[in-house]
Amino acid sequence: MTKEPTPRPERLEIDEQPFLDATAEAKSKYGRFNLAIIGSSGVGKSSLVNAVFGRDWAKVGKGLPVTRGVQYFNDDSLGIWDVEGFEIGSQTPPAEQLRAHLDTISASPQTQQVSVVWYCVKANDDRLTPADIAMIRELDAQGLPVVLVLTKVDWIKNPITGQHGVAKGVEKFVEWLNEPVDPQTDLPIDIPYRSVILTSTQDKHGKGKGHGLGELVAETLALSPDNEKDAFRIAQRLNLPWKRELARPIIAAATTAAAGAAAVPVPIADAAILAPIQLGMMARIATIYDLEIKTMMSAGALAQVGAQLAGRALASSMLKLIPGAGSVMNAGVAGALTAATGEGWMRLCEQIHTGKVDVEKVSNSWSDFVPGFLDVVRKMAEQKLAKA
Ligand SMILES: Nc1nc2c(ncn2[C@@H]2O[C@H](COP(=O)(O)OP(=O)(O)OP(=O)(O)O)[C@@H](O)[C@H]2O)c(=O)[nH]1
Ligand SMILES: [Mg+2]
Repeated sequence: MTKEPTPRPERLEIDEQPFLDATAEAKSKYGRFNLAIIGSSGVGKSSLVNAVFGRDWAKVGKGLPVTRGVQYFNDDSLGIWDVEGFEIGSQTPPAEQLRAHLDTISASPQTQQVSVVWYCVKANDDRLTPADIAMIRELDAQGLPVVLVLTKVDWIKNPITGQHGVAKGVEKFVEWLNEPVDPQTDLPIDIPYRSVILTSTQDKHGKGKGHGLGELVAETLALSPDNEKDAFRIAQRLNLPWKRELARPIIAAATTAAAGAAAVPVPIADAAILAPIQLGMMARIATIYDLEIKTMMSAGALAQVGAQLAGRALASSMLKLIPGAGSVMNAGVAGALTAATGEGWMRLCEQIHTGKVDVEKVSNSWSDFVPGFLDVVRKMAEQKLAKA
C-alpha cells in the first residue's frame, strides 16, 4: 500500500525585509525638519509644539540641554530648538546673547540646522521690546525666515454674528506690527519678520482646540526651503490632505509596479510576487504618517498582513468576484489589488495617526479598512460586464 504524500501546509513565507528597507529609504529621503522656537519662559512654546506636531515633549522633558538657554528635542522627522528669549537684567546685549545661541546651533550636525523660526510673543504684551526687535534682526541677518507668533490670543465670540474676534488691544498691536513705527519718533521702522500669526492652543479655561494653528502651519510650509517642505508635511500633524498628497503618488507607483509584475499572468499560487511591492508601498505610507513599524505591530504580525494582502486567500477570494477571471493573477487584478491595498492602508495610517485607532487592535481593525478594495473589484467587474 502506497502512502499519500503529506500535503505541504498552505503557508506563505513573506519576508518583511522590503518593508524595513523601504522605511529606511523613505526616512532618509524625507529627512528631518528643524524649527527654532524663541520666546520668554511661559509664552506657550511647548504648547505650540504639542498642538502642531503632536509631540508631548514638554511633559516628558527629554530635551537635550545643549547650553544654557538652548534645548534640542528630536525624533526622526522633527527637531525643535527651544531657545529662551531675552533675560531681563542680563548683562549681555540681546543680539549678542542670541548670536551665541545661533552659534551653538550652527556648530551642530547638518541634520539639525534650522529651516524656519517661530518668534513667540504673548499677544497681550501689546508691544515688541527693543530686545525682541534686535533678536529678530539678528535672525534675519543670519538668513533665517522668522514668523512672528502672537501666543495666548483670547478669541472672543461675537454673540450676534458668532464670529471670533480679538480684544481691541491685540488688534492695535497687530496694526502696529503690520506697519511698525518707532514709539519715540513715530517714524516707520523695519522689523524683518515675514508674517504675523495670531494663535492660541487653548482658551483661558484650558479647553478647546486652539486658533490660528492652520495658518501657522501654512505659513511655515511656505517659508520652508523647497527640499524641506516634505519633511515639514510629515512632521506636522494638523494637515492631513498634505499627507494624502504625498501618499497618492506612492500608491500609483506601486500599482504600476504590481501590474508590471503580473504582466505575464501568474497562477494565484504565486501571487506572493506582489508582497514586496505592497510591503514597500505600506512602509513609505507609514513613514508619511510618521508611524514606526515598531509601534504599529510586530514584524511578524506585519508579515502576516502582507500575506493576507498579497496572498492566495485574498487574491482567490477577490477573483471569485471577477467574472471569468479564473485562477490567474493578471496585470489588471494585481494593479487593482495594490491600489485598493494602498488606499486602505493610507486610511488606516491616518486613523492611527489621529489617534482614532487603538494600536493594539490594528490587525483586527484592518478588515474595516479594506472594503475599499471590494468596491474596486466590483467596479472592475461591472466594467467587464459592460464591455462584454
Ligand atoms: N490661555 C492660554 N494658555 C496657554 C496657551 N498656551 C499655553 N498656555 C499655558 O501657558 C503655560 C505655559 O505654556 P508652555 O507651553 O509651557 O510655555 P513655554 O513657553 O514652553 O514655557 P517654558 O518652557 O517655561 O519656557 C501653561 O500653563 C499653558 O497651559 C494659550 O493659547 N492660551
Ligand atoms: Mg517649554
